[in-house]
Amino acid sequence: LPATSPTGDVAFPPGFLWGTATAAFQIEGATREGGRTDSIWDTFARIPGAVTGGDDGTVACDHYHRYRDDVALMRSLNLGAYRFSTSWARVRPDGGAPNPQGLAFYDRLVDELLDVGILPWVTLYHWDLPQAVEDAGGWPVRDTAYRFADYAMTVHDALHDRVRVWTTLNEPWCSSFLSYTGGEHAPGRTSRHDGVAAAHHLLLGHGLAAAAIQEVDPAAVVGLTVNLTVADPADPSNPDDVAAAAKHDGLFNRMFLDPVLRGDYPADVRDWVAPYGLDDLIHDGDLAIISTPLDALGVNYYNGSCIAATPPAVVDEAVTDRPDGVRDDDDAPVRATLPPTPSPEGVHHHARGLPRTAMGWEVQPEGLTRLLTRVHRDYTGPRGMALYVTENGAAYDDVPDADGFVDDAADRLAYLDAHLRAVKDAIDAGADVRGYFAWSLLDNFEWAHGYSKRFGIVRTDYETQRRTIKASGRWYAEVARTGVVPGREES
Ligand code: GBH
Repeated sequence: LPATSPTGDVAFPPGFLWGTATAAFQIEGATREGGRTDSIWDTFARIPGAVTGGDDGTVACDHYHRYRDDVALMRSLNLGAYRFSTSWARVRPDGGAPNPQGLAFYDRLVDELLDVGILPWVTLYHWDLPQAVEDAGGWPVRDTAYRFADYAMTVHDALHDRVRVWTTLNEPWCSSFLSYTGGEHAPGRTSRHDGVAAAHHLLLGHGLAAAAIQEVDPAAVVGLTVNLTVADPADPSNPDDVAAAAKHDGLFNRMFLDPVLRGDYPADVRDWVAPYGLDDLIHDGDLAIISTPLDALGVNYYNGSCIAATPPAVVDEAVTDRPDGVRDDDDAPVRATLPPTPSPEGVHHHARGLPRTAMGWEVQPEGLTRLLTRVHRDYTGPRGMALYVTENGAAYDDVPDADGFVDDAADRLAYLDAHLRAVKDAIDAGADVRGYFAWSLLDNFEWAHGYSKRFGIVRTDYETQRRTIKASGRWYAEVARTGVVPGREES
């Protein structure tokens, strides 16, 4: 049971890191400037129907030109750290030779951050593979892992004198299964073979890059960020549901955690993906590379999952009356199944009456406590590794006032408040969680949803590029300043 009061003040340990996160493709824009070439997301966005509203990343938040103002904004939010990603297609256009202009952008950004005392937290890959590397086979091809490690060292060479924290990949589940099997993300392929091959090669690329950075830079803090969930059986007394939940846990969580932190794919996962060729993909020595000891693990958490062995029988009440009162922008019927991920056979997502965000994702803060406690117990604790929540946040249908101000106290602020309390519960239970990054600093390009979904604690006006701090942003600035999640009025 959660120890933290649901309403009182909650003080975090001294030195706890408070940050926000973004990703290159989601905010930079300037896709054709400074020598940058197409990434798979530029190409994917041109496919009719792939991205809501036909949106693309051409302008995004224009952060490439406005980074100075954005860093000043971060400073006004009292942030201690900023998690951003570098664009492979900017740093090594077409996956080829290093591009001084591309590197110079990140150089300026890092200097600007350091000038105001914000820790730069660099992620080397947040889904924007150069299109030329995709044309050569993409992540399903082994060579991509080596090309990634090369690119990683190009960024490291340029920034290592000022950047200490390096994350190799963001959410390899998304850049494998969601992208090569689910077809929902670039490059939009729909092959189980390709998803499994992409997953293994992403992990290999992670290990190669992590080891290479550590070799030349022993003081570096090197990590990986994974997206994890808590898979609860819909009916805990039904063995089929329990098995289905274990399968979801295996293919979503353990397939990525185990090779990295325990040196092998779990036996059940190996069996499930054997038909898609995993065994042939694993060369001698791969698992030793993939399990290169890390300094930090980043956990991204948005929602829990309720899993059954059979599809839900009835269409959700929420079709007409969603618990959070929010409707999808496209007025599509909201089904009892939560958004379809490339679910393996016999794994079905059910709704369980929890409130949902504008993404349709359930809000389950208590799952974050269980997740962090479990990851500490089973994976990072025994290795003495630090844990960070590298993303957590929510999209809601914001209604700005005439000044562009969004009062999101009742939804986004409440979401962040509940999840921070859940993080503190995990710390109190012994998990070594040392920081938290709110997703996201700004409303930005929400992948296949384009600009229709807003996760920012700061509003982006896409007409004027004006930034306006939301109620959640004002609140988070106080949390970051004091290290205390303030008590809430009992409602
Ligand atoms: C992150 O991905 C990304 O790193 C970030 O770029 C992005 O903007 C942000 O989240 C918001 O989407 O089937 O109901 O269980 C998160 C991706 C979200 C993928 C939850 C799996 C499962 C929903 N994950 N999702 S459900």
